[in-house]
Amino acid sequence: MFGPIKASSRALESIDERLLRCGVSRRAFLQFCSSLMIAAPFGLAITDKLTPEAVAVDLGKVIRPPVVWLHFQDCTGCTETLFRPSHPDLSDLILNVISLEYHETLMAGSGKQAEQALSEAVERYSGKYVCVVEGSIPTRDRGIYMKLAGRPAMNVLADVGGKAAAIVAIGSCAAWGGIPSADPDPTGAVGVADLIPRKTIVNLPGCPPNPYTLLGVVLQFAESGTLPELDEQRRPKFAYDRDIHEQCPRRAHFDAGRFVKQFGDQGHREGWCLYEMGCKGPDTHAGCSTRHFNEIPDVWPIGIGAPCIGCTEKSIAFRVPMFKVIQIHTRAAPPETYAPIVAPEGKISPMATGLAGLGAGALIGAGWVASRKFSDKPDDDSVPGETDKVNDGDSEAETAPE
Ligand code: FSX
Ligand code: SF4
Ligand code: F3S
Repeated sequence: MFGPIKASSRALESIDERLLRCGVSRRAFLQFCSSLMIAAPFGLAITDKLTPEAVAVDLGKVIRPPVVWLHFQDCTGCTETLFRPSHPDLSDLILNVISLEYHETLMAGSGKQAEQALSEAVERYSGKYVCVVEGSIPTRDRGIYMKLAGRPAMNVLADVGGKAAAIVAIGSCAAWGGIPSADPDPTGAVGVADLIPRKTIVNLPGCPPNPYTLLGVVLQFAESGTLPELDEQRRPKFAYDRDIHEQCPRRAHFDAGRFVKQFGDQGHREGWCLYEMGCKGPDTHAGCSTRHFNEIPDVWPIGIGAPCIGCTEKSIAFRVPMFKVIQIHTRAAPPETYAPIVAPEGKISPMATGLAGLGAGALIGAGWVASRKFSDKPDDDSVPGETDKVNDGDSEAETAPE
């Protein structure tokens, strides 16, 4: 956490002042505030307000935080994702809510002009700006695999990130290395916290991340000068405290034991659970099952029929094969009476048959199934009945539904 940027800071203006100077009407500002209320994820200070007028009173006084945005080893998907929301849209965000001082994809300048813009912003707002980092940082061979204006990326991060009030590491690459750090990791790619761990850092993993998570953090910072509560991996709890599986629209199929066996089979066409196709949703913390991408309903991996690859988890995406079936370590256990994960629909296991009619015995059997599904042993990665299965999508469906 860090305190509000002082209103007396040179060259900084409040959102009210900015809008007045640009001739934006009060009515337009209130419309903007109501769009922020809709966009802001629950759990933030802004969602406590009941009316746009209440948001406007607080927000108007806010000093627009200067933001310096750095690109390292990335695909620019993190910036792309920011173009998608319309409430508020990108122009509102960068022109009215924050003061974007440096961003290589969006700025008109290049070469010497760009270098000058960066050094001036860092000097003028030293200790007051938010540094957003997109992409991983190469460290092998003293960081020679990526340079900005002749300086290795790791030196630029130490300088620009070091002088910031806080750093937002956007995307899995900036949070902990992401795709560039996947085996064999030729550049020694790491995340921001690996290089400057003592800094105030907010990790927003996701490949790409959900834009509303960044908006939520920026809005909270803009409104109150504070950062949201973080988990042990420095992720904001408001966006990462629940796993995909908890709120997945296919969860009913998981609980009922209806699983896609092969891409394109009848179960896949009917929207059944993707667990056996390698879905990592049960062990992945993110909000995409309820906050979809591009403002289009169902546009998120599971919504379009692909298993979650665990892109927000440090130990899953780009570490565990995409279609490998995982053991579930979270406690999102269905009631004991549901079908076991691998039992084909309509068949009764010998164990269940043996225990039929015995009330206490049935509970013991269900407990056994649950304990096999949700092992507490840290090194138990086996999957009941399908240990180390890697589904390449080519195998014949075992029990294709009618
Ligand atoms: Fe990484 Fe950003 Fe993945 Fe890309 O730029 S988080 S590769 S989708 O988007 O850095
Ligand atoms: Fe959804 Fe994946 Fe869980 Fe199935 S395993 S319910 S597809 S999150
Ligand atoms: Fe990533 Fe899984 Fe969401 S792959 S985008 S966390 S569904």
